Amino acid sequence: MTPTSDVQPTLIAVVGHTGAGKSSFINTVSNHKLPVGAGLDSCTKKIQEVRLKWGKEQKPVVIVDTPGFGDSDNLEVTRDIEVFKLIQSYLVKSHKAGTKLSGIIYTHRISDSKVEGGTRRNLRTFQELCGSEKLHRVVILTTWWDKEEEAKAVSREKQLSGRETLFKPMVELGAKMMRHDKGFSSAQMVLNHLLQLNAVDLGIQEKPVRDETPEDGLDINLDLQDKLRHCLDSVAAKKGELKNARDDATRRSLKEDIRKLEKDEKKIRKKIQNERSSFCLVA
Ligand SMILES: Nc1nc2c(ncn2[C@@H]2O[C@H](COP(=O)(O)OP(=O)(O)OP(=O)(O)O)[C@@H](O)[C@H]2O)c(=O)[nH]1
Ligand SMILES: [Mg+2]
Repeated sequence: MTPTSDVQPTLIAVVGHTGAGKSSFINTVSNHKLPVGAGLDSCTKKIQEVRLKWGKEQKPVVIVDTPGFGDSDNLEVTRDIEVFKLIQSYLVKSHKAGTKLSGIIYTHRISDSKVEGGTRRNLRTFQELCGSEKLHRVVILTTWWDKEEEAKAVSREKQLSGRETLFKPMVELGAKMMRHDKGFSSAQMVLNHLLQLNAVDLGIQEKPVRDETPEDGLDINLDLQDKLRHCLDSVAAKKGELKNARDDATRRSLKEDIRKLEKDEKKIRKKIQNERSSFCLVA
């Protein structure tokens, strides 16, 4: 009998910041014509599957294009959460259908002279989702090598892979940094690298299924947003109680609780703001 792993397609997800070149990369390896962006606004709005047969063995592969992180509006944090939700829910569904995720390609534009707080936060989330022991299935693909002066690009790559706040922790745990110059051969190397590994579950697919978390539930470290939501819910609940409270002692205690919660809310909002605006310069 043919083992399932031989008939099931191998799944590779391409993720990263808007405009990093996810859809373009997929078009290059697959000869598809996914729409690509022209301006700063995000182009891909939903998960898209591209099916192809790869190599001499005609191995069935599904490459998954995803909406980009970050955006031109001011709601980056919220939007990134939505993107994570979308990706995770797709992967959980495909896991239930028996398709295992073989690898993740995290795209990053080598021409970017700064790495925003959002990117670092998203990397951390990905690392947690994949499971540290499986990071050899992650390729950090720097794109736009064709448009950057080589010496500058090489020096930036060194900084990206060598800094604790950037890709270093992932690289140390096995993630591979690769380059893409918009040409077929650099794209081919990435796919060959990931496809030589046998498909196994990455944590991102495994966790929600094993824990029986609802599909749309977040098993993601989105601490700050969760805390903020929790805080706002608690304030609303306490205010509701206050409206109905009659005796002075209860009212005083509720007011004190609200004051503390509102203080917490301010702190959390400030942290979110810092994450959003903090960035790390890469020369
Ligand atoms: N020169 C060059 N241009 C690139 C490269 N990758 C992408 N582009 C261009 O960058 C623009 C955005 O590319 P997309 O492939 O749409 O980027 P994306 O990551 O899919 O963006 P979203 O769908 O918005 O998340 C397009 O005009 C591409 O032609 C690259 O490696 N080199
Ligand atoms: Mg796209």
